[in-house]
Amino acid sequence: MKVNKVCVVGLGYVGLPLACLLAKKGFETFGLEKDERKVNLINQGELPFKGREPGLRELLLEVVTNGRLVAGNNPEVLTHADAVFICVDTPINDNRMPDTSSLESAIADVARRLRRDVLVCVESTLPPKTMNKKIIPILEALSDFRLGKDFYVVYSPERIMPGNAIESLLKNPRIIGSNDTDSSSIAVELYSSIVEAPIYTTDFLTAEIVKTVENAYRDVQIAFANEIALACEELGADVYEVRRLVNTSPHRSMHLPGSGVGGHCLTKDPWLLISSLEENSPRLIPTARSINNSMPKHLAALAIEALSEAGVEFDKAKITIFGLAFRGDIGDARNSPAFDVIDALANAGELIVHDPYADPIDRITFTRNVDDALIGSDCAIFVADHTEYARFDLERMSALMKTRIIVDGRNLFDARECRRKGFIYKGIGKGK
Ligand code: SAJ
Repeated sequence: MKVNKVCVVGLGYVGLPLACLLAKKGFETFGLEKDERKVNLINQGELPFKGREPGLRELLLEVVTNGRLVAGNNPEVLTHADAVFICVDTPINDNRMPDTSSLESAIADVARRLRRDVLVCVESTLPPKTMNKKIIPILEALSDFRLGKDFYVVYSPERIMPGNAIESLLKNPRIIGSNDTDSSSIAVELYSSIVEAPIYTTDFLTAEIVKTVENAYRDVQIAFANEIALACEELGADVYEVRRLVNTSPHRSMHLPGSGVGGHCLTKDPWLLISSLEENSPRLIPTARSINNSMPKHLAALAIEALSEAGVEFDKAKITIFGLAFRGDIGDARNSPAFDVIDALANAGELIVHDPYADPIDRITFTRNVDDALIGSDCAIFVADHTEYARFDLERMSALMKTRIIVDGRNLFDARECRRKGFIYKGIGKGK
């Protein structure tokens, strides 16, 4: 079956880079997106989000200019697609249970407009069993077609790294889950036209487990690093030096401790995995989540300790928080540790947050100007590791700040050098 026209449903951090690459490879690509603001920006060749995304801005402008990519919000375009990619959000609710409502409504939109021989590729991260229990039944019930006979479906979980979307789309190996060989072979051929890395095929359930496990794995690894960081603070060692030497031992790969785990993958995917279990109740995975969620509060406690050591009254202190984004050099602040740091310091005299990429928040003063952030500040807390922060000049910070305190959540500074320059320095995992 020849694929010429494709439709990508959901033009977020995953769908937009995918749509651009498909258009670049020559497919007539339609991006179906509910958010009018995003649709208009994309059709003008503008990225709807900030932060470094090497190559994406140029690629978007190219494929919009040459007409290969068009965005819109009318689901009727689905009737012309030979292949449909579903890249919508699968969040968890306040009870940490999956909310697949937007996914199911996107699937229903597709099912009602499904033509014979169309390939549906679901990319959203799913709780295991969702393909068999929800997605296929909806597609068959609303289309009156039968999977593998009248249309084709695969589950190919996205493995995009925000901040390096194009590179990770091209270079990260792909898993393609299916329940029939025709769907699998059509999808392997299609993905091979955009993915330059190996493609592994398996069944729906295995693919769903793989995606949620690969992120639960990373979250547990980070929690281990954070636990060792707290131990090193007490023991008076530098956890980053400990990590460097631990990783000289074969088969060790200790992750980086830090101010916490944000984003939309690691904070959610472990819960998607657990939500599908009825008999087993994992203990390690939830414990890792709680360790990682405790780190922003620990970072705030280090700041309170430093202010007290400096004799600065907390309720009169001006505190600067550097890094609203959940990770360095991107603008995405979803589930950022910074929000918990802000909450923990809410009773300070004055709070100001700086970020070069993330959108301003209205609950505290926000600036993109480093000097404004530092002037009169009693404490500079570094939550995200934006590259520019590691280049800050300590002399200039000294001149601008009222009290010289650095609280380092991402090992951005050399403790000895800061202390030599007269700063009180505290850092995650950096024992005295
Ligand atoms: N973090 C640490 N220590 C580490 C690594 C990360 O504290 O050693 C923190 C980061 O600061 C951030 C959070 O964890 O707050 C998540 O970081 P991340 O690098 O995992 O970035 P994400 O959330 O964008 O994860 C995505 C995931 N990709 C998908 O789910 C498709 C993840 O599987 C990838 O491993 C990750 O990108 C990546 O970096 O490749």
